[in-house]
Amino acid sequence: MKSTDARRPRIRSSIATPSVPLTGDRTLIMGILNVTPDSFSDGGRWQKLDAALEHAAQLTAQGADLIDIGGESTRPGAERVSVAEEQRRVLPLVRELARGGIAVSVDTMNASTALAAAHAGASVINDVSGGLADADMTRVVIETGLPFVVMHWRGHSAEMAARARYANVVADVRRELEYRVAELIVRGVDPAKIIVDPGIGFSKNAEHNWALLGHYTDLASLGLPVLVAASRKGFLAPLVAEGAAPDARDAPSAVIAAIAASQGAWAVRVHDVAETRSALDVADAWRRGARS
Ligand code: PMM
Repeated sequence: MKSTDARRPRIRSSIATPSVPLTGDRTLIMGILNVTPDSFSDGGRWQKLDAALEHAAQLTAQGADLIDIGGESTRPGAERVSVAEEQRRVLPLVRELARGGIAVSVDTMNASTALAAAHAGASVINDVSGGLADADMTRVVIETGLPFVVMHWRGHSAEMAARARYANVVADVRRELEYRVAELIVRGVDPAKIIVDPGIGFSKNAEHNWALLGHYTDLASLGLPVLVAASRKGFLAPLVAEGAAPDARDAPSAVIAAIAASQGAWAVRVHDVAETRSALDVADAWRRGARS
C-alpha cells in the first residue's frame, strides 16, 4: 500500500530514535520494566530512576532488543493512575535509555503519554487497548509514524474478567483484532507499522490463553508481526509449585517464548531476559538444524 501524506510521520524526537526492525527472521526480546508500585510480578522494584536504568542496562546486556516501559499497571482490578503521574514515572526513563541508544517501547493507553514518549525517543508504542481507550491515540500513531502494538482488548481492568466470554476464543480474537486493524488503516495508520498481540490474560481465562497460544498460526495468518506476552502470567501458576512467587514461572515463560519463536513470532515480552535469550538460542539452533 502507498504512503499518503496522512501517513507520513510529522513528529521527530530531538533524540535519534533507535530503530526496531518489524521484519526479519529473528524473534526479538522485549524486556519488561514496569515503573509501577502495583504490577503483579515486579511492582515497586524499579520506581527509582537509577535502579530502573540499571535494570534496563542489565536486561540489554542479557540480550533484550528493546525495553518495554509501563507506568500504569494493567493487572485485573488495578486502579488507573493520572496521566501526569504516568508521565512522571516513564518519561525520564524513556529519555535516558533512548539517549543511550537503547530501543524503548512505551506501554500506555494514553495518547498524550505516547506522544511525549515519542518526543523523548521511544521507538514503539505499545497500547494494550489497541487505540480503543483513548480516541487520540490513532492520531498520535499517525503523527509519530512509530510501530504500534495493537493488543486484543475488551475493557479496562475493572471490567475485563466479566468480558471473558467467547463463542470460539481463537476465531473471536482473530476477528476482533482484524476489525481493529482495518479501522486503524482506514483512519490512516500505515499497515506496515502494525503489530498484533492476542492479549494473553486480558479478558481471557487459562483455557482461552492456551487455545490462543496453541492456535498461534491462526493469528499469524493476519499477515502482521505478532507479539507474544505470556511472561509470569497467572495461567502459568498451575505449572509450578503451589504458592510459588511469580518468578517461578520464568521457566514455563521461556518455553512459551521458544515455541513462539519457532512459529515465527516478531517478539516476546518477558521479565527474565537471560533465560529467554537461552531459550530463543535453542529455538534458533533447532531451526538451523532443520535447514542443514
Ligand atoms: N501485558 C501486560 C502489560 N503490557 N503489553 C502487551 N502488548 N501485551 C500484554 O500482554 C501485556 C502488555 C501485563 O503484564 P505485566 O504486569 O507483566 O506487565
